[in-house]
Amino acid sequence: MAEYQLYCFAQSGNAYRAALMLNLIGADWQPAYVDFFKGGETRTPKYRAEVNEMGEVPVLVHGAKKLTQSGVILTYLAERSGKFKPQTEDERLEVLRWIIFDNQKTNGFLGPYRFLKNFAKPPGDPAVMAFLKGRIDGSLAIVDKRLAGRTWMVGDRPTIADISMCAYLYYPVDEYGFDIAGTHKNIGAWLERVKALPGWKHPYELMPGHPPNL
Ligand SMILES: N[C@@H](CCC(=O)N[C@@H](CS)C(=O)NCC(=O)O)C(=O)O
Repeated sequence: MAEYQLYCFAQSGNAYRAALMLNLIGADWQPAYVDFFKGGETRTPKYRAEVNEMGEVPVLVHGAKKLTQSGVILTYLAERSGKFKPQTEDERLEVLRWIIFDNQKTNGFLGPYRFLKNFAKPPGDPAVMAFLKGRIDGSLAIVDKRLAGRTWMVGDRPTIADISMCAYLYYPVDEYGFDIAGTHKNIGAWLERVKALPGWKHPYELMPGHPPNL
């Protein structure tokens, strides 16, 4: 049994944050596949009683500890490994600020948009898709501006703010119908820098369940 188990599935950008961090820090980890689509596993009483009362992935199991919320998992792994860890109080607060913005606004809208476009039955109502696309455009513009003239989201080295922000940004362009990296040059260049970190892998390589069982 590996040191860490991560409940996840390949299409989850929220889980990708945790999987990517585990790989980047060189942790001994293994995925525990969650049948989100066909099995509706996160909505079952068993999952909510035994795995996560919030009915979500990712869930990180480390010995007797069971952690959920990718921001919490990233913080825990950064503190344990000393890698991608904000160093000062100001940096810690700044990293937290971007993780919350990312969870709510950036990937918080990209995730549902991509789900409704590719996996939901029936697919998303056009009015809902238009609303989400407007929010996505606004938020990506903010992140692109943040990255203008900077190498990383916070400070002068990669931190968990970068690992969080990548959540949904490496999935294929055709799953969105728009090219995020191509139309946001600073985001595009930063995604290449993250990709160059030793241990980086695409979400479809890192987590089980691609192609999905719909
Ligand atoms: N803020 C959470 C979001 C987690 C989340 O929404 N996960 C989705 C999968 S991508 C989920 O498990 N949803 C369960 C459901 O909708 O039933 C995090 O960052 O961990």
